[in-house]
Amino acid sequence: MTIAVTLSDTMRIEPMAMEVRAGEPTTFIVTNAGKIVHEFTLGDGTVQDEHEQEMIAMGGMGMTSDEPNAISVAPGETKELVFTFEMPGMSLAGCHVMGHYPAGMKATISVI
Ligand SMILES: [Cu+2]
Repeated sequence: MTIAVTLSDTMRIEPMAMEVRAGEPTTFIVTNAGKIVHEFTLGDGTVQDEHEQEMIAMGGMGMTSDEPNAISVAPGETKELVFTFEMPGMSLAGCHVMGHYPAGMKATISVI
């Protein structure tokens, strides 16, 4: 399954609600439509909170390298992230550039 995602400077991850299948790889094609860097981090609320704390500890400038569940996307850039959600349930996508996640830069992912 492939989902096209757009990140914007209005602190939006579109679509704001996504649905994926457990146990199958999902390809997220992520475009940063803004003029500042954004990131796209997958995981449940705990993963998001931990990543947020890590980014604050690193100075809030965003990731220095991509991770299996997270990519940094430069302005105007499109990147792919392939990720498999193992278990059904609710998950999230979030951006953890300083201040973005608290401003609501997140989307819900229901894993079915
Ligand atoms: Cu952002």
